[in-house]
Amino acid sequence: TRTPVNVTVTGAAGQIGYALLFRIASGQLLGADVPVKLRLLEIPQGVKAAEGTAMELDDCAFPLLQGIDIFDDANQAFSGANVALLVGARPRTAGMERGDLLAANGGIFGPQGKAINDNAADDIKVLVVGNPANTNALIAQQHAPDVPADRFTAMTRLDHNRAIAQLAKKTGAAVSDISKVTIWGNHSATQYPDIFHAEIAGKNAAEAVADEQWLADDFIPTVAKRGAAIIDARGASSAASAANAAIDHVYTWVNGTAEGDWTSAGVVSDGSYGVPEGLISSFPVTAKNGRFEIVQGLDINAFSRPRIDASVAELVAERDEVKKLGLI
Ligand code: NAX
Repeated sequence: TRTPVNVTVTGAAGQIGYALLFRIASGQLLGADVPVKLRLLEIPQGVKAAEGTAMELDDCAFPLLQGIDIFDDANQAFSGANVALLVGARPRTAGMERGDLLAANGGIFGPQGKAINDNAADDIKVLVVGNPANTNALIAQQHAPDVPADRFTAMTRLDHNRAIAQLAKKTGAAVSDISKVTIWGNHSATQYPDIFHAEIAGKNAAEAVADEQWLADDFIPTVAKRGAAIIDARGASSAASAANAAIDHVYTWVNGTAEGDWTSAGVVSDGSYGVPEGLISSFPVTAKNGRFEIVQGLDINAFSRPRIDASVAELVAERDEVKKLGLI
């Protein structure tokens, strides 16, 4: 029998947490043969609700779920963690400037990064979901000097999946026929969903669409502003689809990308495609043997270049701001 994998989830009592925990416990995060132990981190006010969710998890009698522990202390929650899903964050509220938002989240992700550094298992893999995800991931990574930097990632898989869905809708293709879509840059409205390298049943997607106007005026803004559209329609932000993307991200990281395909993830830049080294930016990535690798050598055309650069410039500005605030 396999030893269980310790999965720490922060913000466990939130709406993404509620959609996420049952899927982890059922085996969808790591595989149908991998037992898991859940370690839930909440702020003190969230602990009781997390306990309620834990009762429901018990009531599912999931064969793979070997334990649930609930904490309001990060050092304890990350102790022995093999996978950490950093979902809890300080949301932007009315009147909050970017600096306020970054400072509030620095107060969460700095200490959590240090707690990961000091307590997690050697094979720790971290996915940051809580916004601003890329910069929160950077802050956590910078507080974990003993953990290899490439273990810190930010989630753009929801954007990636949204792009696939929109492309499928436009072309009438099956989702399963679409490959090599890319999200570049920041998980924000500046992100750039790129279909110039994407394929539909092996044929170039941009050529199949042959409609740059649709790309610029419809596809890109629809994908980039989908979060706001969901809030508008549902009265609450994306939760099940975000949880689904977190499951996809980690499952792919651990189990690999399909031959001939890639996915998108916020990973530490090695300087590829003009993205400054050390930033956590979304790239096309393959996964193999438990590691993400940035897809190399793609031709970036004149349509894509300024869009990638604009989103990366936003990441640079966020990094400069958290530096100025002394958060990294
Ligand atoms: P909720 O407000 O429903 O839940 C957040 C939970 O985190 C709350 O229970 C809160 O008590 C807890 N929390 C706050 N600070 C904490 C801390 N220091 N330690 C542990 N727990 C803490 O938000 P939810 O809808 O679940 O969204 C969570 C985060 O995901 C938000 O930051 C949101 O912006 C972000 N998202 C990121 C997405 C992405 O693609 N990267 C998409 C979906 C989502 O918008």
